[in-house]
Amino acid sequence: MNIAYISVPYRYGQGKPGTEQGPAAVEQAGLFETLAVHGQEAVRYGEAAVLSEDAVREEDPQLKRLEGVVHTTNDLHLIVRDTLTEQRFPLLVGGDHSMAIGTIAGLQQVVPRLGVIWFDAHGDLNTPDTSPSGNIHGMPLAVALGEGHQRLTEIGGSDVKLQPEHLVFIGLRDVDAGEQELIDRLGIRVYDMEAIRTRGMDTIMEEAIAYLKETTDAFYLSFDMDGLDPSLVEGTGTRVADGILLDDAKTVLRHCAEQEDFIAAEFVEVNPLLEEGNGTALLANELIGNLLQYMRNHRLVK
Ligand code: 5AB
Ligand code: MN
Ligand code: MN
Ligand code: MN
Repeated sequence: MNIAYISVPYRYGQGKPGTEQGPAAVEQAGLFETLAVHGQEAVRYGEAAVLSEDAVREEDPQLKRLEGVVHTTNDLHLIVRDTLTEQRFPLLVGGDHSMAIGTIAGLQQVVPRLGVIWFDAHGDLNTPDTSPSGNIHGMPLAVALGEGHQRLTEIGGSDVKLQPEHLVFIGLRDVDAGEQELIDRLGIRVYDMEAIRTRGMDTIMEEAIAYLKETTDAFYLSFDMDGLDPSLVEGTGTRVADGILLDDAKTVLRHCAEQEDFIAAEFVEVNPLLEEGNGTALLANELIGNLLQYMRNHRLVK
């Protein structure tokens, strides 16, 4: 029973109410049954601490709700670090994508040369200087690379958590000018929709994983629901046209699951308040079920 489900019920990295209800919506969609079906303990193993709404102010318009993000990501990084140290596989459900500041910081303390597969329509590489919104869910990768506000970059220690050559993007298609500049300057590996269409997801994932293996010791998958095509995900805050379809998403999960050095996954940006019904949470639960099925022979799953 080595899968450790950790919930991150929070929304302070972005402005739309609802992502704080993401984990509860995925639980309601059947997450505990999914865990049980795959022989895993059907419990919430951990939950990141979240400040109350009254305690969080907007303050700096280029770093909205900073205090709320610092509080949760700091707590989360400790939970993730300890979970991995216990030889468990952190399976995180959010929550907005700023939570990855904590995920990466926690994983990196155990695996210094950490690889990241970022499944997302967006680059999440903004800094307070380049952000068009001031929302921190558009900044987690910049923070991991050591760019951005010190309160965020110092979570888990002042060292840089991620090297640019340890990161690959899958499904990228909505990039701000400052983010593109960073991608070009640092030479970050990008597989966009054009690459997925012309080369196929199987080939891309093989190449992406081989690339990460060259210089990392283990990797994790950060799965933003908005990487998927908007026709599949009504309940997420920043949908972008022409996204990844279900079969290709499952191919991503399968390739990750087949790797011994795949050590964690997070599913983020589920927002049940943006849709009628629970479709996006149901889909997240289904994808987690696929992942666990593909991982049935994984060394961390017993
Ligand atoms: B998500 C945008 N680039 O910085 C910004 O959903 C959108 O975690 C960020 O990928 C989307 O505000 C963040 C315009
Ligand atoms: Mn994202
Ligand atoms: Mn996104
Ligand atoms: Mn989003």
